[in-house]
Amino acid sequence: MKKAVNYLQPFMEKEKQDAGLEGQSFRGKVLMATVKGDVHDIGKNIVGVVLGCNNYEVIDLGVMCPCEKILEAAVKHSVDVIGLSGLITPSLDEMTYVAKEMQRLGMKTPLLIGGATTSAKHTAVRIAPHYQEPTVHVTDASRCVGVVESLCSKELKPKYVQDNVKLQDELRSSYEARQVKLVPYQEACAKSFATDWSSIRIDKPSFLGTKTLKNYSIEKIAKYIDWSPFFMAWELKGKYPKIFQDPYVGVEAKKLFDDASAMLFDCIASSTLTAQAVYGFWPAASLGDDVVLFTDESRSKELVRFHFLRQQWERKGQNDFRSLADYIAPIDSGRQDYLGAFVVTAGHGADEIAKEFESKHDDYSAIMVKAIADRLAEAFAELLHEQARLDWGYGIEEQLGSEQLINEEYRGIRPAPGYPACPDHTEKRILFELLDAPGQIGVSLTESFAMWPAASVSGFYFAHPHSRYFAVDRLTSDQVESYAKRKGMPIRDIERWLSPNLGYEPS
Ligand code: B12
Repeated sequence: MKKAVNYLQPFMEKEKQDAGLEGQSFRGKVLMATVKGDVHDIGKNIVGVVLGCNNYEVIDLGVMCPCEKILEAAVKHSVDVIGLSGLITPSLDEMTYVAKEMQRLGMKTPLLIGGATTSAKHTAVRIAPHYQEPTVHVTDASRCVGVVESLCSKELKPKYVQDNVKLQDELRSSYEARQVKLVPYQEACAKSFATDWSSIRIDKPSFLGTKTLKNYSIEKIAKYIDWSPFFMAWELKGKYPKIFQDPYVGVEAKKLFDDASAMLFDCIASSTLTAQAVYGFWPAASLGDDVVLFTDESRSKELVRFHFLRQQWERKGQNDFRSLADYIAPIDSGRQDYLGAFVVTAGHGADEIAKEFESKHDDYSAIMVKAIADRLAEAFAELLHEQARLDWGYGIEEQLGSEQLINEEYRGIRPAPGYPACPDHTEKRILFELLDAPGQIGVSLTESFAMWPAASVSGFYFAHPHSRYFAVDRLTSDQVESYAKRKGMPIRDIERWLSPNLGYEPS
């Protein structure tokens, strides 16, 4: 724990530690949990360390915590504050459910909301209205001590709560007043991204079906690591390697990097972290906003179908409303196109190593190993995309250095279900069946479509020469209705999974 403090020092009340308050009576009790269906805990664990070092007692329930378990523990331990964490959008819905349950049970404990997928606006609009006690969004670890201190103090609390209510009122008003013009779904379809299918270059992959890579060399993957987000995770802002020259965080960043490098070296030497991948290519054609995959080149039998969403938000200078389906040749174009898909993981082993560190009260190393596994997962996705471009043929012409790879200066994209171009996490079910990710590489999905182990990435490969990433953003009810029909799911379910994307209030 102590070691972690160095890196998080700017956010801590150093005086308290210097005064030797650590280990003495606690300033308050905080219960923390990653909500049901979600598997990520780096951010939550960092917050836990910061609070712990500031003499708050932290009861950490870990990941995938059902609401009942959280509320039972809160009552049992008479905690002062409950903190919920989540990385992916389905967790937002679960957080709203916890807030509603707290209200139903007449609880009085303040509720903190945190994690990469959360925002102050979402908390104000969708969570806080369901719980009459303080519900506060916390952006990052640097703020958590101030917030918890205010909520635990009789003197500070009334003003703090009043300010939070005022802020959330403002956020709700600005949300209601937002000026987003959405065109009707049919109009968006009519203005899709256009391709001259008679002349566009389409390459055929060198194999069809799947390939599995077991125990892939971590050493090779490590060369593809983008270190900048690693520093971000520890709240050190700056780009790698320039960050080492930064007058404020340079020295700490270098120490952190040296520790990470040493741990990575250990993991390689001891083979404790392992990396696996499964990927493949299929004959494919677009059919409206769906993409149909066929069993073979005869294209006579459908294998699976992916469903994509289309942009409807009218923006200045925008000529088209994109869907990922626009990047695949239509079924009646006379062209033979392909779609690729992948799941990679570098997470097998990470939890076991982290638990071992935790049992020795070395939270710093426990967080570090998970952060390294995440970097490896992302690096493996980059490496595999490069391999996929070679398999697809057009990648052979590429000559890119690591910086150009990080800047994605290559042909084709690898959007992931959950990312802005395809925000529906439920498509992972089809992806996982297609690739047999559980059977091939031991990666499974939770009820919220988070992947286990946590350090995993999944997605599609599109080779269209003009494909680029975009955000689908808000949707109208006509698109949601059509999408529900295409997926064969009740509208209500689709509205729940896509709730952050709805441009209307569901009935
Ligand atoms: C790194 C990263 C990853 C890593 C792992 C992340 C991890 N272990 O946490 C990898 C590469 C594995 C990954 C995978 C995926 N990711 Co990702 N990822 C990110 C990224 C770039 C940074 C997240 C991060 O680690 N931040 C650093 C940590 C320390 O910050 P943090 O978790 O937010 O925690 C801080 C605060 O939030 C707060 N906090 C957190 N919890 C709590 C709790 C309390 C009580 C309090 C007070 C505060 C608090 O304090 C923390 C410390 O400062 C974000 C984009 C972004 N910029 O946020 C996308 C993002 C989180 N990913 C996203 C998605 C979709 C995915 C995938 C589903 C994609 C896919 N199909 O493969 C998978 C899911 C993985 C899985 N297992 O299911 C989306 C999630 C939103 C959504 N649409 O669902 C994001 C937001 C990107 C986006 N713009 O769409 N991802």
